[in-house]
Amino acid sequence: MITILQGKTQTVEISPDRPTVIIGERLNPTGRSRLAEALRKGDWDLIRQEATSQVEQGAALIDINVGVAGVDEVAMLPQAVKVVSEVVGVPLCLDSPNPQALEAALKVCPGRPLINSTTGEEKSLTVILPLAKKFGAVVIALCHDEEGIANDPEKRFKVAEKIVRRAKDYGLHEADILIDPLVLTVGAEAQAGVVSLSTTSLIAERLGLNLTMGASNVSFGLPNRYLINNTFLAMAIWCGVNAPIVNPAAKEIVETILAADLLRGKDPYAVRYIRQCRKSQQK
Ligand code: THG
Repeated sequence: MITILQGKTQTVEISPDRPTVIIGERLNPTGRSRLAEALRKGDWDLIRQEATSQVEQGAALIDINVGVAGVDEVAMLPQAVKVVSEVVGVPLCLDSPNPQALEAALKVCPGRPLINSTTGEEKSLTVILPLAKKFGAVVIALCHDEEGIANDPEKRFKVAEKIVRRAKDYGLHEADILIDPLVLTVGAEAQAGVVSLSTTSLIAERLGLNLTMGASNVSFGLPNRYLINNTFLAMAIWCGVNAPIVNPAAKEIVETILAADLLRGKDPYAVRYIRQCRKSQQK
């Protein structure tokens, strides 16, 4: 299964046989008041900087989320897409629950972006899947539906299966979908990590699909978040996640991902791992 994404100048392939691909999470105002403020003011400097630095640090795609109170996403998301594609050539991941904002962004987005996301809910499927088809985009499928987020991996798996079935009805292919098993914080629910990882394994083993996840969600509210995030990421990669949404500037995260790829047999002679270790020594 090869999922192909395109930016203004760069192409990215996501596949179980290939190295893990980082989707940079930092263009997201959640928990970041400076970025929220910049978006409210329409000050694009910080946005440009975050886009460029994430690519320098190893992001192969950039997630763009402009969800701030007081910001009109339908106007703002396409603007952010334009600004970001002026400074980086990588494919973009359009992150919004608002279909109008997604459509406005898709109209101006170069290449073949990711739509983040559809759920298994009818109101989402019937709007987002046709958008993906119309614009030739790839879509992220979140494993929840009208009944909410299940604690049972088999139930989450069924939601994934349903979204894939519905996507095919709209003329999309399996390679046009990235499944997100969903990640909640382990600070609130002891089994949260296990459920996400088990769901990941079910999807990878039974469907062979490519997988993303907002891995940093796992550590919300806990100290030394990087430690939990990195440990979780290594486990998630083992289970089949191959395009996580993470902060590439976080401590040792790129090294952790490369170590996980190495241990999973995806880095012959440790070429990529060694190259990264040299690069981080030079800093
Ligand atoms: N699945 C999909 N998309 C997603 C998520 C997901 N998009 C949003 C989110 N979850 C992934 N992105 C983030 C972005 C930031 C943080 C976590 C996940 C985060 N931010 C810090 C905070 O809120 O405390 C602030 C970071 C900083 O100051 O640098 O943790 O699950 N498909």
